[in-house]
Amino acid sequence: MGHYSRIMMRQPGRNAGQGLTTASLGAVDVDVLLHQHAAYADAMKRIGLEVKVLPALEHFPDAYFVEDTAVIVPEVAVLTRPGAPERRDEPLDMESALAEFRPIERIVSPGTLDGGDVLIVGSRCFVGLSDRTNPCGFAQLRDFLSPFGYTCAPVPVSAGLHLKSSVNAVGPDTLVVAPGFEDHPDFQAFSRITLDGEEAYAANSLWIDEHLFMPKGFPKTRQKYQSLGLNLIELDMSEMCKMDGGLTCLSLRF
Ligand code: CIR
Repeated sequence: MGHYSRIMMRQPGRNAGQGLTTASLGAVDVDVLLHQHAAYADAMKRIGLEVKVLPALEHFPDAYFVEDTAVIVPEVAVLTRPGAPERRDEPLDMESALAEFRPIERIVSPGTLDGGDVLIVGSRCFVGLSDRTNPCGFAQLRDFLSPFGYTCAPVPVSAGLHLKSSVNAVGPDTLVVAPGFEDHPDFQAFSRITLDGEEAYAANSLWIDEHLFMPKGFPKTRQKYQSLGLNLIELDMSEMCKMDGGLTCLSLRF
């Protein structure tokens, strides 16, 4: 991936601080979070993407982490079945939002799958097996994607919420990885930028064409990214970080 023409986001509600989190970084400042969310949408517009922001979902405080609700490739959009029961119905209204762009498939019970666990790099698809995504969810996604030539591989997620909390593409052949993920056999075919442990959050960086979005406040990572020759765009993610969310979580890109 890396090239997209549009993104879909969802407006956070005033209850955005009441979602799930394992972080102990303090209470979310909702006004600041709304500002950071709007700044993200503006940055995407500035690089030429068409940005659609869906309305907040009152009963789902985590619904603005819209990445978890679908896996989108050029051939199909797969609606997920999120692993957290509190988030399970978030994908329901994505069908109407996505149906004009892609044929729709669905992960069904007993499979669970969060989009944050799905990393697609070209025709390779890595699926994190995490607290949210189970082997049945992986197998269902593999069966939807393999007819289109995607090779799907499971990756145990031993730390962090999702696979993409720790591993992302920052180029067609290059991954950024948090410590602990660099030795996975399936990643050996890629160049790898391994981050310092105290900057592991920055592994959730988002590559789009010649731009690389990274969270603000990670100077060692910024330094490591210089060699990529990409236009680095730092966004303040302080409030999303408090909710275990990062840059990729805030959008579906296609
Ligand atoms: C959750 O625990 O589900 C949300 N608070 C954070 C989801 C982050 N999403 C993502 O990494 N794709």
